Amino acid sequence: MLIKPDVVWDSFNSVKSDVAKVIYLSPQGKNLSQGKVEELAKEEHLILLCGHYEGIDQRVIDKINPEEISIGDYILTGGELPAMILIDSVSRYVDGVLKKGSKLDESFSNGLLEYPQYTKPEEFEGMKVPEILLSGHHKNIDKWRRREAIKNTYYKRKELLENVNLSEEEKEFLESLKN
Ligand code: 4FL
Repeated sequence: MLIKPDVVWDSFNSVKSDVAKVIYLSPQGKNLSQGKVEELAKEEHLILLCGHYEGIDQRVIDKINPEEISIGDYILTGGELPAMILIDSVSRYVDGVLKKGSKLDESFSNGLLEYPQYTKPEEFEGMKVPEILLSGHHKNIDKWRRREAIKNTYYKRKELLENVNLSEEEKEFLESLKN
């Protein structure tokens, strides 16, 4: 089953504006990334177009000429959930959505995966919070976190390290993980 072009065209015209950026959630699009999310967050008006089942008649897609974005290489029943994911990721950048002072993106803003996080209690099932985090020595803590983030990225998503700027000291640390 395919969505008819006139239906999509009328719907698009009922919401369009001079500044609108139109996105078609589609497995044929480029994969959504944090960089793309940040870019979209700067837009004044986003219109999200979703197919369902077989998709949308190509003529209206050609006429609207939306940017196609995928959320991953798998097929769903429709683009509605991908649209929700895009909304969720972009809305984190909208003023008032996150609490003031909350970190927007520890993960990915520096290209690395997140370092491990701990809260109370200091001991859980015999497992202690790493000593250094209780030291109050912020410079050492920052260095430790950065190394843990490098470690996490190396063990879980090696390919991400290709686009990360590491200091000479961090490069040596990374080399030491490889042995
Ligand atoms: C859209 C899958 C974006 C992944 C079926 C219709 C899809 C999708 N990213 N599947 N649209």
